[in-house]
Amino acid sequence: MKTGKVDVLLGLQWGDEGKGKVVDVLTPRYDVVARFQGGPNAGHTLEFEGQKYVLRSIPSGIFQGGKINIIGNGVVLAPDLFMEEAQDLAKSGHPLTERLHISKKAHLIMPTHRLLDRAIEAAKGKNKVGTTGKGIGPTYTDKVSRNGLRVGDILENFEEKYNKHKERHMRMLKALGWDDFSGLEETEKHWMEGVEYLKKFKFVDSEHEINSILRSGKNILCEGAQGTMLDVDFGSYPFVTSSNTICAGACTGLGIGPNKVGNVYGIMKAYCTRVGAGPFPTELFDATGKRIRDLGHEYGAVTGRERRCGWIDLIQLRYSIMVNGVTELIMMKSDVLDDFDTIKACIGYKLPDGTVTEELPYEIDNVEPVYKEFKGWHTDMTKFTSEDQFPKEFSDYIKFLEDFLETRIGIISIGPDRDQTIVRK
Ligand code: 2SA
Ligand code: MG
Repeated sequence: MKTGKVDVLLGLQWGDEGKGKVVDVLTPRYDVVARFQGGPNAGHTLEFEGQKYVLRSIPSGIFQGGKINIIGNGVVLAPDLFMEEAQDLAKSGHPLTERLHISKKAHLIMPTHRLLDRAIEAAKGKNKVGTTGKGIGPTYTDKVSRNGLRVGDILENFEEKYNKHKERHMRMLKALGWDDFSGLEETEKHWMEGVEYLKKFKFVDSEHEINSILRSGKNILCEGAQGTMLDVDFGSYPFVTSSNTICAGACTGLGIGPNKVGNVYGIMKAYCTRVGAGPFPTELFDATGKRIRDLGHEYGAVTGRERRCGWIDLIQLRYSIMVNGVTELIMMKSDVLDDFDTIKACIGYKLPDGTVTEELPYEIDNVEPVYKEFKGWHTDMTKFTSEDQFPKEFSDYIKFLEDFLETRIGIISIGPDRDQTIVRK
């Protein structure tokens, strides 16, 4: 029987690996692009033809005509933010009502979910997760505790359902001692406009749609958000997001059987960053960290927060490759390291008892990275068009990474533009 295939593209670090750009480069090869988890806590930045776009909930295939984009059941959707995002895209000449389908089973982020996010964070005091404040955790909590409000609910008795959930949230907020409801009424009004706006789109049973697309021999690209180390099961818990960001999340977040998954593209930066709180073994607190942040413009696309920066961590990456079953690596932002004397890569963790491990342990907040040093290549590679132009130092570095990670690096990004992408032979 003829069947199409599903490839999955996901981040291997703590998010912001540059997934937006890669999806955009890869989409010509696919008929459909789908999001399977997360929500407006994502911020996928794409740059082309001198324009910069930030996508939050909308799949990155939206810029290419003739593609269907699907927001799957595993996603949490905020109607107000979705409306703003969609209207901005329409204004810049990218209409999407025809091109975007939304799962009826996707859960809705209510204004009170965002208040709960803030209230729960405030109650954690110094143990704050440092969430994006978009209501992600409380929405997934409602989903799992069987209290959620879904896109499909919009079609029937919606106000009644909404009010029931809101009242429940208000009781929870009261119990948390939250008393700041300023602007809530206005937000709710805007949110309800968003709900009306959503109705312009096709609500689908995306599991049926996706599987019938596959049966017709077409190919699908699943676009992950956040990163593997933010996965609720395998990330640096509790400093994680509330969804499964790993490859298996594409199966549950879209209704795809695991045997349909083909390539798993793992995206990593040539260094490492993280926003929010939580452990980060290779974090740099010195001038080198600051230099990486400045050169890499490492500030959050959603919250504008400064990203913490450090060296690439091959122990962490090897773990991510394992739990995702990565078949091919994609390295982003190698240009940021173009002018360093020394480049470092973490190849082991020294544990508190003095032993060194190459396996990511249960806790990573008390490990000390063991580094291998590489000679910098001091070459501006941003205008290169082929890997044959790579300086020897860079080629040696790539070869080492591939050997250590036992995975091929198929694509290397040498700058923010679509064209600054080297697809290796
Ligand atoms: P939340 O709001 O509940 O998901 O926050 C929980 C933790 O997850 C972190 N988090 C992120 N970290 C980095 N990037 C994120 N989004 C990217 C962006 C988009 C991407 O902002 O550009 O690459 O997909 C993201 N979303 C959540 C957050 O900082 C908390 O530590
Ligand atoms: Mg990002």
